[in-house]
Amino acid sequence: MSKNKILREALNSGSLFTAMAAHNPLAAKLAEQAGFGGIWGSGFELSASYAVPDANILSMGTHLDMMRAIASVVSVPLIADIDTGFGNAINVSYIIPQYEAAGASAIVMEDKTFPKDTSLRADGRQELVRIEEFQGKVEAAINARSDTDFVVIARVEALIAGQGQEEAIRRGLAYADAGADAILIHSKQKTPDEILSFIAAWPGKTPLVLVPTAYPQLTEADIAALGKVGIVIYGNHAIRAAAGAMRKIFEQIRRDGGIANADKEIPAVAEIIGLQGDAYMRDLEARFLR
Ligand code: SPV
Ligand code: MG
Repeated sequence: MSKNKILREALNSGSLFTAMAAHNPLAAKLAEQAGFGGIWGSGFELSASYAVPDANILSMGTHLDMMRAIASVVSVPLIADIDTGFGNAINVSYIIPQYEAAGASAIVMEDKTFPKDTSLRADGRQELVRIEEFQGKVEAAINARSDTDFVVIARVEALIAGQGQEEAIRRGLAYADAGADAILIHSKQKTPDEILSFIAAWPGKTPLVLVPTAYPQLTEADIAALGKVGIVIYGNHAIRAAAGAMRKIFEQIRRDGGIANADKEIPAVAEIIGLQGDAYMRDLEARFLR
């Protein structure tokens, strides 16, 4: 089954699909090995890996290249975070085929103005585009895909922008009307109350997508029990884990004045060589190097 079909069928099945963030192919491979259903091609993570803000500082090409690299090493679906679509509905029309060709199985596009500011930052600039304008962008995305199993997810930022539940529901329904396959509803409240209230009030048939970074108390079992959520995305745990692990080991090596103790704490070089796909290269060597 194609990766697109795997994601499409998961969305149709009513069970909860899990996606872990990745900022490079190695992180994506580790997420696949850990058993996540798919990979989240996070703009936040990629920006952080370049040590720049998640605010359209990186170009679309940089993100697209990373999506292609990730998709080429995993066999699970990749959900690409295209921020606001890098422009208007015309830009969206041109970039969707590129993301599809790069091997993504879905895109998430948010209803903020370009350039965006990251959602979870305190006091971020959170300006939304008009509902009609974003409906046009959703329709453009659907029109531009060549595989109908390629999933188009519309992301509502009304709660992030402090515009309240009524506006969030209005926008979600409008984007579902425009044909979105799923609605990502984002919240930065430190408890699940805001998101639970939205889900209870959601009158649509279109499945919801959650990114519970700010309200980690909500488990997958809790989310599945709600019945209306098709996908849970873990938005930034790869880059945070990597940053924490690197900082710890770097500090230890400075403290010890050498690497002997640090070596016991980190994967062996052979393990990394394995993750690089060494077995495949050895096979090629045996068959073709004469
Ligand atoms: C990302 O991971 O880039 C996201 C999720 O869009 S968040 O950072 O929470 O906005
Ligand atoms: Mg993002």
